[in-house]
Amino acid sequence: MLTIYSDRHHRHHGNTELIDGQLLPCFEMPSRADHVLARVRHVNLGEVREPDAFGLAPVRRVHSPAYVDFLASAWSEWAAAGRTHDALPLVWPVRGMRTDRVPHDIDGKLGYYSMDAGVPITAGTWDAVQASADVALTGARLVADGAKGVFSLCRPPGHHAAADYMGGYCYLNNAAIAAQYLRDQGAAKVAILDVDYHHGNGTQSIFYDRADVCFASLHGDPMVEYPYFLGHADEPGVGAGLGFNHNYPLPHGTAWDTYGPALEHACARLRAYGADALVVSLGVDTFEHDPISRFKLVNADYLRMGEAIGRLGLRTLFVMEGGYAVDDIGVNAVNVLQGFEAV
Ligand code: OKP
Ligand code: ZN
Repeated sequence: MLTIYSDRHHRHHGNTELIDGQLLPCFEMPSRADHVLARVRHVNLGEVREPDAFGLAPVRRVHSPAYVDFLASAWSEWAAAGRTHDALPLVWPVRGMRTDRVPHDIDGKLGYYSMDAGVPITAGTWDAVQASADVALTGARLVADGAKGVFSLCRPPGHHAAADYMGGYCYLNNAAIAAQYLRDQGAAKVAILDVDYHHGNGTQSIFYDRADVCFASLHGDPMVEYPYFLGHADEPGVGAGLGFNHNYPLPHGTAWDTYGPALEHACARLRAYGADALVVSLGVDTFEHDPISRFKLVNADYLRMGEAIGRLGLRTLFVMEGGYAVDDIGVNAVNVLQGFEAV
C-alpha cells in the first residue's frame, strides 16, 4: 500500500495541554507520526510519497472562508499581541451568548473558532495543518484514480474540526476534505468510517444534512467520554441526511468481544449504503494502553479491524487520526492496513 507523508508535521509541536487539572506536555506530539512512518518502512508496506500541493480551494469546500482566514493569521495576530507561548483559547460563546459578531481581538477569535482548549497554535501550526490536508488530498486523488487502498499519514489529526471550529488537537478536517474531494472527482456516494476512540463530531456535523456522504462512528459513549456533546446513538442525520449518520457509542472497557460485532454492524450499514469509495478515520487510541482512552483493544485486534474493512470491497483511503500510546501506534495503525490488504 502506498503511504503519503510529509515531514512538515514537525512544525506543529504544542508545548502544553490542560488535562485533569494539570498542564502537561501535549499528548498529540510529533513522534506519533514518526513512529507510524518507521513501522510503515519496517514492514515494507510500500512506497512512501510526498504530498502534492492542492492549495486552499478543496479545503474551502468543507471549511468556511472566515475560519480558514482565522487559521492562516492566528499565529501572527497572537505574536503581534506580544505573546510568545502557544496561542490557546480560553473563553467560549455558550448558551444565550452572541455568535453573530466575531470579536476583533485574537483572544476572542480563538474562542469563537474553537470547541475546547486542546488546540495550541504555534508558529508552524498552519504550515503543518496545510501539509496534513495535502497528505489527505493526495491520497484521495490516488483513490479517485483507482487505487484500491492508500494510507494518508496525516498529522495533526482532523475529525473534531467542523466547518468553522477547531478542537481536540484538530484544525482542518482531513477526512472530510478527502471525502468531499472524492465527491468532486465523481464518486456519487462516499462512506466515512471513524474508528478513532473519540467521536468524530466535526465530520458528523459537516455531513449531517447530506445523503451523499454516509458517516459511521464507533467511539467512547459521550455520556462519559470526550467530546461529550455529540456522538449519541440517536443522531440519525437531518433533512436529506436523515438515515445517513450512524453512531455506535460504546462503554469504557470495551474489548474486541463488544467492538467486533459493533464494527460488523457499522460495516453492514455502509455496505447497504452502496458507496463508491470509503474514507477511514484511522485512530488507534482504542488500544488497551492508550494514555487518554478507556477501550481495551490489543495489537492483533487491529488486524481483524483491517480485515473487516477490507471485506467491504471498496476503494479505501485511510486517514490517520488519534493514538497516543506512542510505542504501539505504528504497530496498531499498520496492522489495520495489513489486515485490509490480506483480504
Ligand atoms: C483527539 B482524537 C481526555 C481529554 C481529552 C482531547 C482529546 C482529543 C482526542 N480526558 N482531550 O480524537 O484522538
Ligand atoms: Zn481520538
